Amino acid sequence: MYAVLAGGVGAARFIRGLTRVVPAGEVVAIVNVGDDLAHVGLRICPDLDSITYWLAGLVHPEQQWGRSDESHTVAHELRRFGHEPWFTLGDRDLATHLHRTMRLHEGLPLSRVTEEITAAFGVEVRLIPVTDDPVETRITTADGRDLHFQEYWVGERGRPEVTAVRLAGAETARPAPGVVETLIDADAVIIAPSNPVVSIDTILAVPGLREAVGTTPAPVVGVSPIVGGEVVRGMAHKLLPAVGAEVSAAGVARHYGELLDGWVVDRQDASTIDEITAHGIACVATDTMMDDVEVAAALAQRCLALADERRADT
Ligand code: FO1
Repeated sequence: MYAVLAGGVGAARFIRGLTRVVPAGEVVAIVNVGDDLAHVGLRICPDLDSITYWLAGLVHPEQQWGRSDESHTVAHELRRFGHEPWFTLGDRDLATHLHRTMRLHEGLPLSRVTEEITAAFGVEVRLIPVTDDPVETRITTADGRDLHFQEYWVGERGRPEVTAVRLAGAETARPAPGVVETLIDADAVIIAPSNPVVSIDTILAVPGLREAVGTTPAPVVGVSPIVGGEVVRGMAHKLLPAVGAEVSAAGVARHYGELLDGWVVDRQDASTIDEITAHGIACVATDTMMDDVEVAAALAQRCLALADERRADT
């Protein structure tokens, strides 16, 4: 079984490649829920939904979140009542949020509702939210505001300078059922090329997670989300400095530190291999720009091979 620490789009692309290399039923993604928000009375889980829609082949191809063949009739009608949704929910996407919200109201934990949703979309990869407890990623801006991640990223287009990021509610959150067991029992743990600050750190911030990743007998291999000093997608380059990390493949490896047994960088960053190896982290370079599923499958294969090499070393 292969455990993947996963955020949204980068993780979805990677997991799609991984299921070309190993059976989907052997893949378990532990997914960030810090992006989640209550909006128009519904519970929205962007990272869980992005991965579900990607793996079901239903994701909006340009946006890479939300549904393809989407319409926005409900969003437009909501304006009639004065709801100016800054966070756009498509009609098909709304069905997912309506089902999730109904089931949560009936008392089902998010991890159980997620099983229902992935089953309904025919997704065989098991997605587990890192916690069933209420947490949310909060952004502190240089002008002193405290914003929900989505208010920062979507509401303000990621423009404000960020001075701090935290997972509010983490102190009382518990790993969802199966999360710790998955990490301990895995043959390999892969840190997907997701945003290190608002996807991976917000998974590790749940008590017990960092310890599980740090103590698992499984090799832990990460994929750099920074290529050639640039972020592939999103805003990690604006958030890494706020947590004292350099915006580079080596900087993110150092940020994850002793959790890593292996680190996969893009060919553009092959020159940094020695620096990362000097930190005791096995490092290899390969194509990490997952423009198509073949590249993603080859990347996943390389991660598993590096995990095998590291397992042999122990
Ligand atoms: N991103 C946007 O830039 N604008 C939106 O209106 C928006 C709506 C939205 C609705 C559902 C959903 O699952 C994701 C949505 N996203 C939107 C993307 C979202 O902000 C990202 O998927 C992650 O939260 C950050 O990577």
